[in-house]
Amino acid sequence: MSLTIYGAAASRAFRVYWAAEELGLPYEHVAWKFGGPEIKSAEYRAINPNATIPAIVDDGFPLFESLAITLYLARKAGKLWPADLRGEALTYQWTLWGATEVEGPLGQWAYHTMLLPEADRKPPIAEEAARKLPVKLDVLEGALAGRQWLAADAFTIADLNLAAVLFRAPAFGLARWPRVADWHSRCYARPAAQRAVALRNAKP
Ligand SMILES: N[C@@H](CCC(=O)N[C@@H](CS)C(=O)NCC(=O)O)C(=O)O
Repeated sequence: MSLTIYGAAASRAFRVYWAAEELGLPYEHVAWKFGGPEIKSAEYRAINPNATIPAIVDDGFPLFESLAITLYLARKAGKLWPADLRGEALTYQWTLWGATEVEGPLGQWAYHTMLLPEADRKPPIAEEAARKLPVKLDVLEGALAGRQWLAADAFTIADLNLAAVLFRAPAFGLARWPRVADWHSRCYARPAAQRAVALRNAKP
């Protein structure tokens, strides 16, 4: 079996490295950066025609979309996957909710408060995102009442996907959402998460 993961870990590729680490899958790490010439090349577009990272090639099978990749890897490995249909449904629910409801505002907030060079930051965009995020965090806080994990009695790929989308949530501040803060800490305390964070911080 051969698995190649394309994308520097300091990008959405982080999610895929975290999943591979959790699942114990050996992989080749191709640390191409966004903004770099490699991801615009014809060779890479044959793998991911969007010319974005991440993408994988798994035994000759190319796949893009970070959260689809983590779902595929977990399902294939038969690990971190809920045992029943409802758990599976919750996995899709939280993964899609993360991608469609949370990723946009959290990214906008992070870009326009800390990631972009100061001259390029637009405070109104950050303020609008900061208005949207609490509503979403209230939803997650409610969902975590009386349960430790999102889709089963144990950590699953649903937790990984949403926690990965919420990577920068502690910088936004989670004091008003104690259950979210606790869940986020428990996700990132996992040894595989720590290895993926170390890869991300290594900035190859
Ligand atoms: N929805 C896609 C988004 C992929 C994406 O936009 N990746 C960024 C890096 S995090 C990228 O490659 N940007 C380069 C570009 O848009 O040119 C996913 O989750 O995989």
